[in-house]
Amino acid sequence: MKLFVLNGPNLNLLGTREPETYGTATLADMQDALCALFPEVDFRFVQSNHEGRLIDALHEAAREGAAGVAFNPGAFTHTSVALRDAVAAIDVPVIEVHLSNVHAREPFRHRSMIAAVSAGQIVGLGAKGYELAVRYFLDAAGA
Ligand code: CA2
Repeated sequence: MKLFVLNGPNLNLLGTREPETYGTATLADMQDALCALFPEVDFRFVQSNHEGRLIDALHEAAREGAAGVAFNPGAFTHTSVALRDAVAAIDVPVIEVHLSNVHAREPFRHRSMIAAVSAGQIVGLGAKGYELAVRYFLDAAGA
């Protein structure tokens, strides 16, 4: 089964700053952990600070017949109609993942452009959120 794990702007900095909010694991640590936990999954990992690259990755997920996308759009979550349109346009379920509990933070983080077009949303569980999204996709496929 092929799954995409997409991470948006600034998430390349994970593990280097703001550990009280985002933890101490780096993005590479999180990706390695997913590969170790789910050797049966063919992962495609994309991190980009550019909205257009994330849109392209969502299109790639559809073109390549991915079974799902675990997507942390970072701050674009709260602003991007273009990402929302891309999620809505593809025939692949997307789970929105946030490391922090966005609902317990500043009011501008409470609104998600992505949530209404996603299969679900996981917030506040740190890196475990990506793992739970993968488990959901595996269960949904009966794997
Ligand atoms: O909680 C999340 O996963 C967020 O998507 C993270 C975004 C934030 O804008 C969203 O509201 C919630 C920010 C990612 C910034 O990542 C950093 C990681 C380490 C150091 C600095 C920033």
